[in-house]
Amino acid sequence: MRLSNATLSHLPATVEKPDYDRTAVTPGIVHLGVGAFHRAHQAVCTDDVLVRDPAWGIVAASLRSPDTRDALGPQDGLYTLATRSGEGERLRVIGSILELLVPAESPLQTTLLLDAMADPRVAIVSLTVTEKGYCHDPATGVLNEEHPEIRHDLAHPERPRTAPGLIVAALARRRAEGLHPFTVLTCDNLPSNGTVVKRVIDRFAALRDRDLGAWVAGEVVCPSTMVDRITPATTDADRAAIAAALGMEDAWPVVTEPFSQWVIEDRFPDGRPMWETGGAQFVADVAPYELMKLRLLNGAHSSLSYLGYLAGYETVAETMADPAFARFVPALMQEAAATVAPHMPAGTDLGSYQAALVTRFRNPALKHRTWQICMDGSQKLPQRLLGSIADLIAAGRPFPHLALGVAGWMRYVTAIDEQGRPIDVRDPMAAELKRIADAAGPDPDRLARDLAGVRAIFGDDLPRDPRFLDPVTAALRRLYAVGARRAVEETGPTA
Ligand code: CS2
Repeated sequence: MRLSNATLSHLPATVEKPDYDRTAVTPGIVHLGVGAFHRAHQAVCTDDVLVRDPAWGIVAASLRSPDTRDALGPQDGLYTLATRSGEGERLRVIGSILELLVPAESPLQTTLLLDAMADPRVAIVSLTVTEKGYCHDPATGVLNEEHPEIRHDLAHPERPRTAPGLIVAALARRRAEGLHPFTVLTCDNLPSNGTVVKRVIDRFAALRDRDLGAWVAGEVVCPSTMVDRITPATTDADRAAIAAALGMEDAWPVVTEPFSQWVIEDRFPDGRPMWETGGAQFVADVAPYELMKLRLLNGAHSSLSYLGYLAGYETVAETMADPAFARFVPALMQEAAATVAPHMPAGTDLGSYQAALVTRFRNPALKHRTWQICMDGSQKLPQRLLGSIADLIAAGRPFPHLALGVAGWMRYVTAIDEQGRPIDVRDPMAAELKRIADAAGPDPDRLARDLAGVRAIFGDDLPRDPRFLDPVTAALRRLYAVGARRAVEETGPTA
C-alpha cells in the first residue's frame, strides 16, 4: 500500500494527517524548487494554514530533476515529515502540495507551470532553488548575464529554464492580461535575499523588454526572509523505517529536526497566508536575523563540514563528537558573533543562540552528511565566511578559526582528500576550481593565492589584502602539514 488520498484513513492514529478537506483547497502559491528544505518548513507552515483558509494550496515545480514529482505525484502530493531528536520521532503527513510540475521536461510542462503562475488566484511565487539558482554573481549579487541558462532564457523567453526566466515570463503574462503581479518570496540562504531576487528579476526583465522591465521594477515586491531548519537528504534507511511506522510506502519522506524558524518581512501587496499560525515571525527588517543565521549557523556548518570531511567524519554529529571540533566550532562562532552583535535587536542573547546551535549540530538522530553541506561552496562562502572575515579585518581583530574554515574549503576543492582519494566535489564552479588546484599542485601558498583570486567568490579587495591572504595561507599550510584534525586541534582560542 502507498501513501495517497485514498489510504490516509489507514494510517496509524499516532501519525498526524491533514485535518482539512484537501478537495476544497485551491492554489494560492506556486513554489519553485520543491526540495526537502521547502518541504520541511514552508509547506508545513502552509499546511497549518489550510485548516482555516483553503485558498493557499501550493503548486510546486522542480527546476532540475523529475525525481520529486515522480515520487509524490502518485501520492497526490502527500509526504511524511519525520521530526527526529534524541527524544524520539514524530510523524506527520503534509497535504499542502496540490500538484508537481517539471518545466524542463517538456514544453507542455513549462506551459502548465506558467499557467499556474499566471492564475489570478496565485498571489505568491516562492523559491528554494539554492544559492546557485538565482544565476547571480555571489560576490556582488548581480545577475550573471553570461550565465548559459540566462542567455538561453533571453533568447527563448517562451521556454524559460531558470527561476528568473520563469518568474519574468509569468509576470509578462500577468501584465499582458491586466493582472496584478505576484509577490516573489525567496526562502534561500542569501543575505538580503529579497533584494538579490528583486535585482535579478528587474535586470532580467529589462534585458527582455524596456517597458516590461519598468513594470517589474515598479510593481513587483520581493520581501526578504530567513529560514532555519536543518534538513538532511533522505536516505533509503529513512524510507524503510518510515514505511514500517506508517504501514505503507512513502517514496520521499522528509527528515528534519524539532527546531524551526521562519522570519519574514511583511510586504505582501496581494495578500498572504496567516503563516503566524504555523509559527512564522513577521518583522519590518529581516537583515539582523539573516546575518546571525548565515554567519553563525551556516558559517560554522560549512567550516566544520570541510574540515570534518577531510578529517574523515561522515556526519555533522560525528564531527561534533570529536573533542577538538567540539572546542573549535564554538570558538569559530564566537569570532563571527563579534561581527553580528552590533546589528542585533536589543536583548538578543547571542550566547544562548550559539549554545543552541551546538546542541542542534549534536542531534544524534540526524545523519546530516558533511559532504551534503560541502556542496556549492563557491555560492556559500561569501555570505557564510568572507563577510565575517572582512568585518573582522576592518575591526583589526584576528580570525584563526574562520581562516581555517576558508582553508578547509580550499583543500576540499582540490578534489583529493588527505588519503589521496578523489572527492566528489559538487559545485557550479567545480571544474574551474579543480583546474586552479591542479595547476597549483600541493603548494599551499600558490593554491591560496590562486583560489582567492576567483573574483566571483572573493571579489576584488580580499585577495589583495595580506591581512586576509596571510592567515588563510598559514592555515592552509597547517592543513597540508598536519592534516585537518590536528590543525583544528591546534587552533587555540582567538586572541
Ligand atoms: C546547510 C544548510 O547544506 C547546507 O549548506 O548549511 O542547508 C542548513 O542546514 C540550513 O541553512 C539550516 O537552516
